[in-house]
Amino acid sequence: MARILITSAIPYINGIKHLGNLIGSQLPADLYARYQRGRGNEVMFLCATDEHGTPAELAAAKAGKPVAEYCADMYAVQADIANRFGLSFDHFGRSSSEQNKRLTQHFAGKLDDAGLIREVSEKQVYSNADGRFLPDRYIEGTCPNCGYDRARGDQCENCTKQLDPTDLIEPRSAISGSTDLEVRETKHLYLRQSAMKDQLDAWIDSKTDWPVLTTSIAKKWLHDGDGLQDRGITRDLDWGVPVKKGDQDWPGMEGKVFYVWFDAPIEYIACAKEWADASGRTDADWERWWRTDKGAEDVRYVQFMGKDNVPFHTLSFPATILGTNSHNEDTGSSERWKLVDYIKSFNYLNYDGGQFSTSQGRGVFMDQALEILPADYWRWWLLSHAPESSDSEFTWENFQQSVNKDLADVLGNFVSRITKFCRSKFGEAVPEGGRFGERENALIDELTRRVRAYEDHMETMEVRKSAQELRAIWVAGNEYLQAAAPWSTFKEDPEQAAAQVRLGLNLIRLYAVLSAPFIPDTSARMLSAMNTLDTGWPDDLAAALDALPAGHAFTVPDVLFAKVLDEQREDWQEKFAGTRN
Ligand code: B3M
Ligand code: ZN
Repeated sequence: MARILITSAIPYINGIKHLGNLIGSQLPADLYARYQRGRGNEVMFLCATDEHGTPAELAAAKAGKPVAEYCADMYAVQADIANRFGLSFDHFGRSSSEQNKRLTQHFAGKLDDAGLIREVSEKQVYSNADGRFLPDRYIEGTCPNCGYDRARGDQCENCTKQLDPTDLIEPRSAISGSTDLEVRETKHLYLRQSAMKDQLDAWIDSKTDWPVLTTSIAKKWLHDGDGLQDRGITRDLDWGVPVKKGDQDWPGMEGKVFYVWFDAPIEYIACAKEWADASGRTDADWERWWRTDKGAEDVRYVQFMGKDNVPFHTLSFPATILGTNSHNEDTGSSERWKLVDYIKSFNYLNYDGGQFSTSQGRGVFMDQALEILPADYWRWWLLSHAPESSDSEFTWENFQQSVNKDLADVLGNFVSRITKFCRSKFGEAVPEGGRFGERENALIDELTRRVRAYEDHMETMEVRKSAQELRAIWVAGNEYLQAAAPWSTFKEDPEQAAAQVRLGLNLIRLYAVLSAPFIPDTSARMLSAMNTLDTGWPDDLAAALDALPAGHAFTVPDVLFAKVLDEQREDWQEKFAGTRN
């Protein structure tokens, strides 16, 4: 049994995520987690809310709440929606946890001991109108790299370049819009990423199986211009992890906090401790996932994220881990932390001719999606159209077509036809008699081939290809049913019809097992209709299609998927054309 650690980029706390965010990290991570569990592997799937930094402070100010209260409220909202979307986290944590605070301070201390942190007296933008410094998202302006005019102080959304507030052209305050800004002197800690450039470079080079999207972004920031820059890891803010060196004060850093991008990835680790603490487990229980000196040596660690998050996960966070590990090695300490083994990154999903946008409220948000249709409809569309090789686009026409064809016509119709036909001719139990012939064996051969291909695509996280193969597996059953036509066979040879129907009913169980990572609720309904708890993976297709024996009782399920009507589509198109307030 393999052990697989899976993390999805942790969503910012500032509001409900849109479908573009969902398909960029959490949903494909869930697909992979469910698949690996289905294969019998031991999975630890972690996610959390990203609660520090300027996104949280700005959103809390807008909501008129103290930031801690705002975060607690929004955490509950996000956890509930994640649950309703079927995101099967082993733990959904909070980056503002005590566990993350301690661990962040611990890593900072180690990095300082390693000589990888330097103090810099630097110039920061100060807003006279707002009476405060404006780090990161508190400031907006034009990107010096690509000219995008709504770049934020920490990163340009358009070209993914990591920025400093002073890099922006024509900067303005995100709080007041004021351009009455001045540059003031303040002291901050910098992580000496540049000192680790060669180590990071060699590490990225060793990842020959990574998606090009991931490695090309990493390589770009390693080599473009002056190469990898040192990054400020502290901020003049009130909300965040207080700057400390382990549990000691850090002279000169009083009143400052760590930068959100320093503590957010550390939350991946802290989340496992939150999981252990919340469930009465011990430190050894979570450390066996994260500490290679404490049993995590054989863990495979996979991360999922949108392309804008790649620089932080290929450079900054690995610098934290590599720096800490090398220092421990030098000092003879055995403490070693797990580095990521594979990074699956995604392009952007666009919305109906434009971009999804949280700040502008454009597109469909997770809560709205569930108000109009159950999670599985969205999961299927999003995963089968995942923006892997390039950006992809959500349109209502395409959504309607895919729901109606793939889910209603192909899968739903198959289940309905075979169960209803059986009920009418043989009753609500798997019929006995007859034998499998050439047609059945040909189907078993085809399914064997296809299921092996499906496994390969799922294993390599080729999300779209996996969806296509799964759909082809559903289609094969429909084509079999069409060709075998038990309703005709029944007239001449009821025994033979019984064998065909038996195969069809077993296909429903097989489809439930194979489809569970994509459409978990529907899969559960199919298994419940088939009256079975057997979710065994079909290593042997012939055996899997014999799992429900003659005489096994079942029930006809309600319609699995309702078709999206033209009126509904038009209605929704119009309803979501504007922006959310
Ligand atoms: N919260 C950005 C995002 O939600 C950021 C990811 C953190 S991953 C450690 O896309
Ligand atoms: Zn840019």
